[in-house]
Amino acid sequence: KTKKSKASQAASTAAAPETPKLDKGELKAAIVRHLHCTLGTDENKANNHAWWKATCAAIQELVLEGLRKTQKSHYFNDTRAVHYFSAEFLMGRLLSNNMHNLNLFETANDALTELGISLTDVLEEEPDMALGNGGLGRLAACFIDSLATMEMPAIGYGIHYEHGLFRQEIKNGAQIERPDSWRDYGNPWEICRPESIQEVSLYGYVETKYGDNGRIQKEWHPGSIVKGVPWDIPVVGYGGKTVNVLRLWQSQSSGYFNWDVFNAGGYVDAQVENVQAETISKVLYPNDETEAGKELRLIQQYFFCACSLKDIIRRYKRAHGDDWSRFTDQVVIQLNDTHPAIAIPELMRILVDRAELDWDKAWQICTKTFAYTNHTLLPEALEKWPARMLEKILPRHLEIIYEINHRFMAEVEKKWPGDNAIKSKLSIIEESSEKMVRMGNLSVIGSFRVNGVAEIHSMLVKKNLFPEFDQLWPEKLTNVTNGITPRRWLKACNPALSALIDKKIGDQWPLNLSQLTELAVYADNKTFQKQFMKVKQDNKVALAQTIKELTGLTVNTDAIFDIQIKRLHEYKRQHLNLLHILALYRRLLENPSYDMHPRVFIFGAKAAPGYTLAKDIIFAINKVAEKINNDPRVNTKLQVVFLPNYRVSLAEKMIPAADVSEQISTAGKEASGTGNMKLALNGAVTVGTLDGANIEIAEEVGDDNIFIFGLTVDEVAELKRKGYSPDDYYYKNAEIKAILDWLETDYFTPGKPGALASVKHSLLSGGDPYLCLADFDSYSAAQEQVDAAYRDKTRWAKMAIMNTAMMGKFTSDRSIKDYVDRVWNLTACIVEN
Ligand code: KOT
Repeated sequence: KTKKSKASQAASTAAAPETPKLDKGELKAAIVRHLHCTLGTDENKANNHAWWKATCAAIQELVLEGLRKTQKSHYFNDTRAVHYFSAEFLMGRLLSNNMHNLNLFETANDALTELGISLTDVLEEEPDMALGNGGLGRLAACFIDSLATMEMPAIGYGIHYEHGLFRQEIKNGAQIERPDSWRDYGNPWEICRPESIQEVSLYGYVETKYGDNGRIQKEWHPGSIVKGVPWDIPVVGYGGKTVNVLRLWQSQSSGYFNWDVFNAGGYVDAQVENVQAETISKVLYPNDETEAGKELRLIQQYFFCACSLKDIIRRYKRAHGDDWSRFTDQVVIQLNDTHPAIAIPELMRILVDRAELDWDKAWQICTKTFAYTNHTLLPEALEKWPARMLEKILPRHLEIIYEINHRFMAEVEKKWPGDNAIKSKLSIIEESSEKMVRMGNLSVIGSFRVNGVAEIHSMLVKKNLFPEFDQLWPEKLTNVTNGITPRRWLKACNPALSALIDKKIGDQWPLNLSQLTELAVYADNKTFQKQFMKVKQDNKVALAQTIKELTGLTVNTDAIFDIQIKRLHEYKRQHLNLLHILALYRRLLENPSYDMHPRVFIFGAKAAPGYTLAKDIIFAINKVAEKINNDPRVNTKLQVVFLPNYRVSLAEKMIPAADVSEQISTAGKEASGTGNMKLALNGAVTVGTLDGANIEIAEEVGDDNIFIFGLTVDEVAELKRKGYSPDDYYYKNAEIKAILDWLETDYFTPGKPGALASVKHSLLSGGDPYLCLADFDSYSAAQEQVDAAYRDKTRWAKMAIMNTAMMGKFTSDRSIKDYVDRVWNLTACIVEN
């Protein structure tokens, strides 16, 4: 672990943060100028929201200067760039991030203080940019941060949702969804680019024609056309040199097909089409890891892919005209899961129907352009579209998909002559009662590289999901383990720990996270342990304050802060955590002197609005919390908190305060996880299964510094093969039985017996698909080890320090370097200041 790892070289091209571009006086003047000239107010009248906007505007001036220089530099160097296609970018707040990356945070703090304003309060004014559901969207945000930091030419392409992920309220214990309106009072970061508007076709029919050369030509006569309006969000790299963009498309009516109606006096009817067009980018689908098969969702996907491809091709043509021969030298497109997979047939359509390239040439370009990241193995998340739906919305694309498949099937026939079973498995078309188009297969076939997001996940992608594709193209499937940006997830969110680290090892670690290993020599140092744990304690006090404000509950800050934060899903097993909490509660009631260190269990989770059991689990957590927190027999030792509306900005407050990180998914189900990395980086000790990136975290921090429990991937497979029966555990394990039966009484829901019964029944007789009961004892034992370890203050401090020290591998700079080396083949472009 002492040798210079690959990760430590990751950011070698990145620029070190320089002296700030503005001094305090200049920044003060800029903020006040914007208060006057942009917001039309003054220092006496301005509220925090106005101060926030003025501060953003002042910072944005510098951001835009960087953007101009970057774009000039990329243009003159005719750089190859990665185009990151993602239906989600979960950016969170930008002001603090941009100030940190420009090395202006301290300056801004001083400037505002002199103006009598608290920067902390100002930062709280910013709504989260929540244009994503969870891991997949936040990964995209971390990646574009790293790309800019490492000075890579890159652009993110996505959807300018008017409403991001819903705001969660908890009413009487239950989740209520409210619309998110992140740009209601204007967003100071985004820049509208009407000069780059694109048009996208939908519906209609395909005409077959014969060209002069006797060649068959296809012409798509669309039934409607919508406009895509690009909004650019600058993405500031750490050090402030490269400023890339995130380009998000907003749909708008093109007005093209309204004229007849309009002229016939149908002014009002014409508005209906406007509304339909504008619906496309209205709202983010709130389903994480489920595929709803909704028409509007497919239209969203096509809309942003078609706009983005046109944008890319326009830029390419400006430099290279109609010469397609250099396209794949300049352009690589990364597909963030299959959500943008429709871009593959769209590029084929452009090349074959529009540019009139022959099919083979076009396919060669296509398969050198796309690379695909798989983020899940869950069958319900693998996208399939009814062929009928595609035919209606994108008739030409369906034809192209059939043609791709036809040619691919001939390849399969060559490799496995006469093997129809393999053909039907590899076919893009699933011949079920309703013909379906498998977007995963299309993505593998249309890409030159496919990656999973952690070692174990990539192994399972090869072994279980796409084994025949791996035989056919042994080089295609690979791994790139996920990462997180240490700028947001340590430097900005945990300033006290960052300052302590700076003091010990210097301030270059945000660019070279493997330097954190230098902290390991202090892991046994009493003074450093004290300092490290003092920071943790202060962060816990700060989170306790937030908990008080959000829930009214006063939590014990001497207790272990045990945190599980992630989307609510059965496979993530928040209900396993809940069962253990109930076990502790029961043990405490049965034996008031039951020996445990006080613990506060803290949850943050949103459930997809249509996922009933997930909502039931949230309800159960809240009802159990209410009971326990108000039970004087136990509440000095046990408290349970459900923090409403979990999101990026709340994560930034929770993560620095965690002692214990719950990463308890059923082995084989969590592709990687990234919250696991954020928590460990901030000195939380993981209780986790051998799943996703937990395995690699365990390798880095060492077995002494993590609590691993539960069935392994192989043991899960074996148990399922033998036939898993949860009832065996229920009848054989008195504690499990008592807990599950307890849930069915009215103990937690007075007067309403059975209100929590769905959680119990989901775990019994033919249920419990994620093996909660099978892992319960092992989990409970691991938690006892946690308890013992925490009571040994020295031991715990060492463990916490070692977690921070050994997390260097998980910087997203390393992930990006892996992509650059193994997939994108990019070179950095130095932007001169
Ligand atoms: C959602 C819908 C369809 C297909 C996949 C998803 C998906 C997967 N959404 N989030 N993920 C998560 O992606 C993260 C980043 O790679 C992983 O760390 C995490 O394990 C996935 O669950």
